[in-house]
Amino acid sequence: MAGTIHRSVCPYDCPDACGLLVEVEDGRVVSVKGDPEHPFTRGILCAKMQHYERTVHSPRRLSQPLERCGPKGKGSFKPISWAAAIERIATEWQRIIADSGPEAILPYSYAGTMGVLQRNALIPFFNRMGASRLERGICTPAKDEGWRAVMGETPAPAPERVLDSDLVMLWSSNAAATNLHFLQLVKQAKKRGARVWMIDLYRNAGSGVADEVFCVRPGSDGALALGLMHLLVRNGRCDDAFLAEKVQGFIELKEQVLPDYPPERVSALTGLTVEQLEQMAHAFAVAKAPFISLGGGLAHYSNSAMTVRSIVALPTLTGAWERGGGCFVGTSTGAALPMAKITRPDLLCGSPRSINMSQLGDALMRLDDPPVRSLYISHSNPAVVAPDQNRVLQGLAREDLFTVVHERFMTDSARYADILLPATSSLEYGDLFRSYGSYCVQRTCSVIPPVGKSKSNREVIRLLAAAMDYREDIFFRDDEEMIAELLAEPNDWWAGVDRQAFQEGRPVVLTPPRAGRFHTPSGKIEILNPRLRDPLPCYLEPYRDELPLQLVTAPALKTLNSTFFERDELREPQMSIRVHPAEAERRGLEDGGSVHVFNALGEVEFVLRIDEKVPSGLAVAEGVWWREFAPGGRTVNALTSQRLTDLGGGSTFYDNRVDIRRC
Ligand SMILES: Nc1nc2c(c(=O)[nH]1)N[C@H]1C(S)=C(S)[C@@H](COP(=O)(O)OP(=O)(O)OC[C@H]3O[C@@H](n4cnc5c(=O)[nH]c(N)nc54)[C@H](O)[C@@H]3O)O[C@H]1N2
Ligand SMILES: Nc1nc2c(c(=O)[nH]1)N[C@H]1C(S)=C(S)[C@@H](COP(=O)(O)OP(=O)(O)OC[C@H]3O[C@@H](n4cnc5c(=O)[nH]c(N)nc54)[C@H](O)[C@@H]3O)O[C@H]1N2
Ligand code: SF4
Ligand SMILES: [Mo]
Repeated sequence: MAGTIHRSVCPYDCPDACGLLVEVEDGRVVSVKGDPEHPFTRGILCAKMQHYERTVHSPRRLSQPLERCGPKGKGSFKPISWAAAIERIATEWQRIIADSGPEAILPYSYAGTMGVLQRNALIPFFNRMGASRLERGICTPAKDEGWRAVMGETPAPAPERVLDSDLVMLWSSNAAATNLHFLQLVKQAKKRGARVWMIDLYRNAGSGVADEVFCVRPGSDGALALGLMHLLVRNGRCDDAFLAEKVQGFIELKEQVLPDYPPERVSALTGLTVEQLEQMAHAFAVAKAPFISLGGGLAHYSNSAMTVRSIVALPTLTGAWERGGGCFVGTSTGAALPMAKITRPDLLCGSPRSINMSQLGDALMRLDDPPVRSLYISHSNPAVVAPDQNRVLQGLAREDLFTVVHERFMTDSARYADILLPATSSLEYGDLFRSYGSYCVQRTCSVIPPVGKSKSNREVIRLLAAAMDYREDIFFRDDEEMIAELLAEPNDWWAGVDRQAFQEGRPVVLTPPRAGRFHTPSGKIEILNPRLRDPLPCYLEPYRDELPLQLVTAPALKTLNSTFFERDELREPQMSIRVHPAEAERRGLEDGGSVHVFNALGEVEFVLRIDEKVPSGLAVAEGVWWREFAPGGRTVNALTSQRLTDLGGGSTFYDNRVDIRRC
């Protein structure tokens, strides 16, 4: 490496939060490598980030503020200065607030950057304004709810615990695409003799590591977990001492719930054979430390929280938690940092309404009192990532909706902006990064100046706060001070951390306090949770209608949600949908042909791929594509609904039915 080397972190919404070594020459990033000293990611990067410099210096980067000069959504803009852009926004907002009140303004942001400061920058601002609140449930809150129902605030085990397991279950996890470094650990566990199962809908990209793949019916995993527990009880394989001492509600589960889940019924619900169920229950019972790595696929259904509850309960029956096994749903380090210092709930003006981000389409199209009259989109791309795309686009196209977008690229959402502001990439600001796949944290500094006239989320909010005459010092404090304030109060999580190393930008590892105990109101694992409407787990049916195929809208290997589509080499050549040969034959469809996939919500044109690995009854469409690469101008979310999960207000991206016909 010839230039100067700087440590940084991958900023994207991926559990791994890889450590980076960034080489800079003359203010430009020339190469990006993995940091071999990072304790979890150890120098390995996925394909997406190996050439991050191509994203940072992409010719597609937005470099100056723009103002719309053509019809809404057409993407015709003319340059405008930062000062004029900010003044226009403040003037429009003041007018809207005077006419309709601040609830007529809605911020929309999610996870374009995971940096703690930048990701949350707009929250105190819109709190202070009294704008409509956004319920940020587009990802997998149902998974958290399911975990919390049983385990309360118990911190997740460290992912490295999988190394002690002799039976690893990749359950609804596409780890090759979405959790690469955990997959490395699984491979190590396998070398030490562990067996690996994949429980999924189809053989996804990570299936090569699995000794056995169990393909289940979509949304039926709750029944599978209850069926396995039925067999553990029937076969006398429970750890009675552990259950009596550490678990609340096992007797009730055993007497009131499990009799309803004999293998014959569970076979019919899940699509697995009775023999497979018996074999799974036996292997689970004899394993010393069965370890479930629970991914997010099954958390996008209308029954998700209940499904997760049943799965989290499963390892308690054999006392697996005591022996190094258990269930890993991702780490949560929320308690390690006093986040309220950043999000400032105390600034909230009034008690404005909440709008669920997965129901943006309805929120924009409803004539509530007041209707949404202005939208501020930052580090998110709702025109393609939000469900019910047709409804969202209809809303974004409203001529009377004043839309501001802060973005790095001309995304589908950016095209609908009235004012479009250029955003910096993560190498152009400093921040603090946590991870939801390990307990590493790391701080970063900007390593290059902003590209063009781009500005970070915090800087834009600073300008908007000044223009709106909001004087609270949170808007004006510099990033250093903010990080110092976050770390000012002593906190058990940081007890063993080398502060010097952290200040120098090295990755460090937090330790969850009082690990090994169950942080629930009863102090036990709560299979029975008396605080919930359904105190015991049971099986809830996912969504069904008369259409014959379940649409699986899984992440693509080399793109991340709608991010990275600016890079030609990372996109698949065509937006395709995969089905089993029998489904293609039944409809007279050919491999490589154009097809319409449709349901009551919309119709999307794909290229058909015939794939033996996809079971009958499924249609798999990977990636959240930009509309410019979609032959019919609509992408997969034109087929997904605004329905929410049973708990947590989550999205139901995988719980949709479709059919396919030739174009
Ligand atoms: N490359 C890449 N990485 C990503 C992302 C990306 O888009 N691309 N997205 C990021 C984000 S935001 C997230 S939330 C995570 C998500 O990452 P994961 O937690 O891995 O979740 P998904 O990839 O949504 O789904 C995982 C698997 O669940 C399967 N699945 C779907 N429904 C069911 C079901 O009912 N039962 C079972 N057993 N399996 C089911 C799918 O087929 C898929 O193989 O990945 C992050 N990382
Ligand atoms: N069909 C289907 N839809 C899905 C999913 C799926 O699996 N299938 N996954 C869902 C899930 S789990 C999630 S989490 C959501 C993700 O939804 P989003 O969080 O909206 O994710 P991205 O599509 O990555 O869009 C992030 C945008 O932020 C921009 N950006 C990056 N850094 C910055 C910055 O510092 N400042 C600003 N202002 N902008 C920045 C990027 O250029 C990018 O356009 O998508 C959901 N949508
Ligand atoms: S997307 Fe995930 S695996 Fe890839 S570099 Fe970023 S953190 Fe690492
Ligand atoms: Mo997500």
